[in-house]
Amino acid sequence: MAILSTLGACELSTKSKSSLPLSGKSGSSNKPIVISTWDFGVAANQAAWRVLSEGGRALDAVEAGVRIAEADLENPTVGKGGFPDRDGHVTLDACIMDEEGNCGSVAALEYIAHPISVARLVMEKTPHVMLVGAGALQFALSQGFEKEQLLTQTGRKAWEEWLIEAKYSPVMNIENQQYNHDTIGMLAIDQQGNLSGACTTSGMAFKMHGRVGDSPIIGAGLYVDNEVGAATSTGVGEEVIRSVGSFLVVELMRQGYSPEEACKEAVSRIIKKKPEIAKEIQVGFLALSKDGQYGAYALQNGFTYAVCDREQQDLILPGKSIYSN
Ligand code: SD4
Repeated sequence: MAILSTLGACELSTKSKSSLPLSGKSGSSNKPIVISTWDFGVAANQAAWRVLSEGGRALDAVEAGVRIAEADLENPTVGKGGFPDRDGHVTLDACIMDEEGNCGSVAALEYIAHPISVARLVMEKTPHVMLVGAGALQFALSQGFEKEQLLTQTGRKAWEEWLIEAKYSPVMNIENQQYNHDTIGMLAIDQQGNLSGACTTSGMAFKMHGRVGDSPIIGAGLYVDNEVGAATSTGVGEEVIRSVGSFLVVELMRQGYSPEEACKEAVSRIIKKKPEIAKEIQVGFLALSKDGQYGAYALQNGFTYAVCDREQQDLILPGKSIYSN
């Protein structure tokens, strides 16, 4: 696994980044490509890459990719094995979007290990964009998904420990500090030059029952515009929803911002709106432009993303950050 961890999050300047392998490439030479949030995006990218390298569609690639994270029992923030809410329910959020602007989403879905595939069927088989809670489960079961208990022994133990104090305060970069895992947002361009994206999570651990974050919200946790590019987010979803973060990143790219500049502006807007909160939380954006350039920016140090293309399938890059704590 190629990890450029010797570069501090704030040290990776645009100039030095362009000298890194793969970075700053543009045009047809950088297709196909898949990028995703956090270190564990590497394994997910590789599954996506199998689809892309065989000439498959970006939509199929991102679905196959994030399913790897959803199936990973060691990952307490996505799919099966996700930590529960404060009442002990594992509730999952996911969305998917294709090159034609079609999108599907599920939120607060229980008992189904692969919410991303349910989201895809919402997109393809219903007249709707989003199904939630009991209705999403009903739809999943009607499509042949299996109902299963998603709360693992580890998840139950963590919840029981949490109940002792029952204090809700998101831990910054919990994904890389404690478990090396988090919400996965994935963006891809296929050989035809088409973009798609997917985002899936169990949300903030020990959230209020019924709480929905940014990850299943089109425009917040994910946005794809085949003319311009795509973006996704990770971190405290409330702040991403408030700023419609992924849509903002894509619209900034439309105005000429590079992916990294657009992500930086989006996190800066969060600071502008809620300066005190912004110091205490993590939010990271990841973006891919139509011509295959990519970039990321986070509020806090510690955000990483994985890049996979023809030359290298296991690259991990540090996202730059506003704060360096
Ligand atoms: C949420 N954005 O539910 C997700 C969780 C996450 O790092 O990404 N945590 O708000």
